[in-house]
Amino acid sequence: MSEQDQDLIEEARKLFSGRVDFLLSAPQLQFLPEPEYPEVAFAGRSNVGKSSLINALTGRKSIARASVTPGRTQELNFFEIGTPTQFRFIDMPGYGFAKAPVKVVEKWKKLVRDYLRGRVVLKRTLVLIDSRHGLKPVDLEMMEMLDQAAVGYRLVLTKADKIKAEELEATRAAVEAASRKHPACFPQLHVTSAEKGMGIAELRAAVLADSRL
Ligand SMILES: Nc1nc2c(ncn2[C@@H]2O[C@H](COP(=O)(O)OP(=O)(O)OP(=O)(O)O)[C@@H](O)[C@H]2O)c(=O)[nH]1
Ligand SMILES: [Mg+2]
Repeated sequence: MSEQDQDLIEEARKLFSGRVDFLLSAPQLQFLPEPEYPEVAFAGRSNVGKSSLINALTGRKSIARASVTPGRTQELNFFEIGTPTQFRFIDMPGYGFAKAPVKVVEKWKKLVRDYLRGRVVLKRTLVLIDSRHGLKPVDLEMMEMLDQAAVGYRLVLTKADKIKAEELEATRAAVEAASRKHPACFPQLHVTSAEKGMGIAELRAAVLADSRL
């Protein structure tokens, strides 16, 4: 790793060990905060670990609500990082949650899509993929939507602690190969475990760099 990367990792570590505040929860687009700061959004299938990843990145146990019950996050939740505020994180409802009522799922899906497609301050979206499952049709659908809207995104493998090293390597290679076909996808794949801290320091540095785009 270059000295520059190390410096950014250290800068990001310091920033995230400082102020991180929950700002608001937006159930509909009309409740979004003013687009005053750069934003980085967390998307992915229900239960993939979006809220847990935000907790790990910010070093807070439960600033974002994580749960064993899929479909826990139902609104766009905004968090502010830094004093003065440097950027915002957005924890979003998961997609592909089969057990939620169709109407509810449609409502979340529309909220997430409208936000992602229309937000001028959105610098990067992180699309989370469960290491155990790899890319599912709903993930590809999300990636295509982001490609079409020209919203740059990073793919992040989650729960890397849950599978064996060989399986993890196989998923990593498959996801990386698939990602090359997506023009708005950042070429580097992040492998993380919110539980064990794997890949967290590097991802922190990456989102800090993204927030400055
Ligand atoms: N072992 C392990 N478990 C994890 C990890 N990340 C998340 N989990 C677990 O996975 C479950 C779902 O995590 P959440 O962070 O709530 O997932 P989410 O994507 O926010 O879910 P929704 O809000 O329902 O879309 C919880 O039980 C977490 O404890 C990880 O890195 N390792
Ligand atoms: Mg959540």
